[in-house]
Amino acid sequence: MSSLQKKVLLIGNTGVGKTTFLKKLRTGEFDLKFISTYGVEVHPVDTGKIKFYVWDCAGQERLAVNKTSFYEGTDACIIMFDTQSTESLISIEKHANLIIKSLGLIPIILVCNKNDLIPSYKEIHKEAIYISSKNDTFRELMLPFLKLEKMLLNE
Ligand SMILES: Nc1nc2c(ncn2[C@@H]2O[C@H](COP(=O)(O)OP(=O)(O)OP(=O)(O)O)[C@@H](O)[C@H]2O)c(=O)[nH]1
Ligand SMILES: [Mg+2]
Repeated sequence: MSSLQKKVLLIGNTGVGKTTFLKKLRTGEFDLKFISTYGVEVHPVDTGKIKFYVWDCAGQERLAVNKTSFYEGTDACIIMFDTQSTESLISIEKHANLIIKSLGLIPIILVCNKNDLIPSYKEIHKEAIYISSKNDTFRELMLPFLKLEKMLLNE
C-alpha cells in the first residue's frame, strides 16, 4: 500500500457515471442502476505509488449540499463528462471555474465516459481520457489515476 496520500475530487454533471466508474474499479462490477449520489462519498484508489482518496461528489445541485465545504485539502480534480450529454461537455468550464476559484491552480484532468455508446472512435475533447466504465478493464480505468500520479509527482 502506498504511503503517499492525495485527495481528489471527482465532479461532473449528474448521470455521467462517476459513481459507476468508482464502483467498477472497486468491485469489477458494472452497475446498470442510476442512484444519484447525495452529498459526497469517499473511495480509496491505490496506484502503488499514491493512495488516492476520491471524493465522489453529487452532480445534482439539489443533492450537492454545501459542496465547497469539502474542497479543503484537495490535491487534484477529475472532471467527468460523457458521450451522451452535450450538457455535460458544456458544463466542464463551469466545474473547472468553480474549482479554480475555490482551490487555485491544482491539477485537473478530463475524463469522457460511456465510450461504448458511440459507434466508432470520435474525439470529443482533445484533452480528455476516454473510458467506458461498462466495457473497460481495471487497467484501462486506472489511466486517469496514473495520469494524476505523474502530474502530482512531476514525472
Ligand atoms: N453505457 C454506459 N452506461 C454507463 C457507463 N457508466 C455509467 N453508466 C450508466 O450511467 C448511469 C449513471 O451513473 P452514476 O454513476 O450513478 O452517475 P453519477 O455521475 O454518479 O451521477 P450523480 O451521482 O447524480 O452525480 C447509470 O445508469 C450507469 O449504469 C458507461 O460507461 N456506459
Ligand atoms: Mg454518483
